[in-house]
Amino acid sequence: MIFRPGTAVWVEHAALTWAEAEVVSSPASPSSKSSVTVVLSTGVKAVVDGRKVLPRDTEADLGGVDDMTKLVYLHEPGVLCNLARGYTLNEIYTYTGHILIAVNPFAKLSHMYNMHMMEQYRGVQFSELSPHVFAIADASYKAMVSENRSQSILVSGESGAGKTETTKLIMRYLTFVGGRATGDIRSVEQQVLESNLLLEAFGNARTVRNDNSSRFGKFVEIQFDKSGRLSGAAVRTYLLERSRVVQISESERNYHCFYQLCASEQDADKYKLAHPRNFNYLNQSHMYELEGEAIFRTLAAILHLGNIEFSPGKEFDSSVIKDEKCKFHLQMAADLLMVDASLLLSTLCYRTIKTPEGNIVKAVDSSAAVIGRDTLAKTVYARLFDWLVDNINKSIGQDMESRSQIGVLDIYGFECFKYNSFEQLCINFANEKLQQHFNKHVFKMEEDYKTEEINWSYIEFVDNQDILDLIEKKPIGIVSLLDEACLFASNQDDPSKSSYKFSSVASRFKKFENGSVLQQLRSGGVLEAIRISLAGYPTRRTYSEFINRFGLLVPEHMDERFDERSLTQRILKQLNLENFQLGRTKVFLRAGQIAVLDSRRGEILDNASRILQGYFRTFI
Ligand code: AOV
Ligand code: MG
Repeated sequence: MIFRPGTAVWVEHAALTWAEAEVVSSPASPSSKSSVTVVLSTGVKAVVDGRKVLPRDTEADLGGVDDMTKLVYLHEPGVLCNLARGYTLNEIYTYTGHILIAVNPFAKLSHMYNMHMMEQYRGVQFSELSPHVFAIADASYKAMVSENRSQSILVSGESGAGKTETTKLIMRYLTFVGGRATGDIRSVEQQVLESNLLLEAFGNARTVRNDNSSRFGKFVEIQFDKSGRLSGAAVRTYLLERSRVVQISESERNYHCFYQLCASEQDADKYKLAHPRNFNYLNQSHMYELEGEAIFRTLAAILHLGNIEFSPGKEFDSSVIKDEKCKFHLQMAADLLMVDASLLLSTLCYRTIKTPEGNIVKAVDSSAAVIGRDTLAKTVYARLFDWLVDNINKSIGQDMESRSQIGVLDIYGFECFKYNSFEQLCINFANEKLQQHFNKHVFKMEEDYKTEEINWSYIEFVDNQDILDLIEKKPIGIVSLLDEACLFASNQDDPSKSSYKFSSVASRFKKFENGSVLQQLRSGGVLEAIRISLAGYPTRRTYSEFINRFGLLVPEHMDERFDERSLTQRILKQLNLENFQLGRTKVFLRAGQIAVLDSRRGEILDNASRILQGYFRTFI
């Protein structure tokens, strides 16, 4: 691209990712190796690779846009600069068409989410008020009611981006608009919101990326009756990270509930509570065991299980319990799980192999006993979690007759640590799947192409099918190969310790740092969405808008009897632009074409003003 001297540009910058600059000089004819001389806003002159220079919209300096599609130049620095501008004003939301981008404020913005705000957004036209998560929730509620069709809201972003918080805000808004407001303290809406607390206690943990990181996927279906009133809800959960129960990396934590339990144990001691059978008010029924107690018993049992250690036994490849302390933990675990302690021990120290001739009991060495112990702990925890989700669903109740619902998906975000394990493969794979769904959806939303009778079926975009194939395609995808390898290795030893020696980046996220925001935009698929727009026709202008602005490029044709459509075509052909499309009422331009047009227009205006100045000078 040719830049005239004085053109405002962005240049790639090691520290800032993109820096504001102005062109000093650029070669007359562009080539792939051309360099451009620029002066940065700091006053420093630099010679930069022409491919790393992008046009900058100076008018944007006056105020940001509330929708990225309104940006004059839709590219990375434009998006980043627009988000940064909003962030400094605590305006954390921006649209990209019907997609909402949220920048995590890492601060309580209570005024943004109070009752007054919910009332403001209720039933209002989309994009009438400032971008907001409530506007998205309201649009899906309105669409569900008016079209009588279920809707879903997908919240995506990398770990710590704010998906779970956003999901809770969406749920709060939906329970507000669909709420019955009966004053019943156990209303469905309250139960739906309270379920989050419980799920987070058992399914969230501190990671190096997020103090309250979701370690499971969650799809909440909020059901509504015919009149749009909340009538039930169901929570579906996916793939809880089981390894965390037995193995945690440096500076991470196990599931919150374990710590909460340990804290409350002291309370039980302090108040010297005895068994319910000793209290008359309670022994009138024999239901001593509240389900809640069973949950804590199971959690405590898991903790005791984890303290059972083994030593090598006298015989080859055998194991025995290590010492008295371990015996105490074994007894505690067995009591809490209500099983026989010696049976529990033999289950851990021996393996039963089924053969056609009968069962063979074989001793296992101490490291295999540890693996068995950990597997038991993980399985018990995962079943406890599933049981809990079942009970939440039973307690909220589901409306079997509900035809419409709004589903909100909140999964664990994209993660990339210094050392990544199988969990990261699963988590990132789930994110890739969602990304593909998102891409397809964004294309579907391009209804404008259809109404304008634009041929767009050949739009190329980089989709992530190859990555998905690499992982899931049978029989040579990674998952199939892993399955096969596991079959072969089933007798071998779940246990290289992964150590995430990863310096905490949490504090860095508290600032708006171009580098980390850009990384989040990239992995969260935001730039991908914009790239999809770029692969299409991001700039659309009605023919009259176009001719008003660029008609001066073909003055020789302006007085002829061309219609606006063919004039538009002539202008574009004259600048050797290709691949644009002419719709019924609008011209659809590819990414970058508007910049070429603007640049040519600028040249013509410059020339005109020079001629005029010369003319006036002569005249004077
Ligand atoms: P995540 O769900 O996207 O990560 P969270 O929703 O847990 O991320 O957000 C992380 C933290 O960011 C929260 O604990 C809050 O401190 C803060 N935060 C996020 N959104 C807001 C908001 N709108 N207002 C104020 N603070 C916010 V993970 O579950 O790790 O992928 O697996
Ligand atoms: Mg989360």
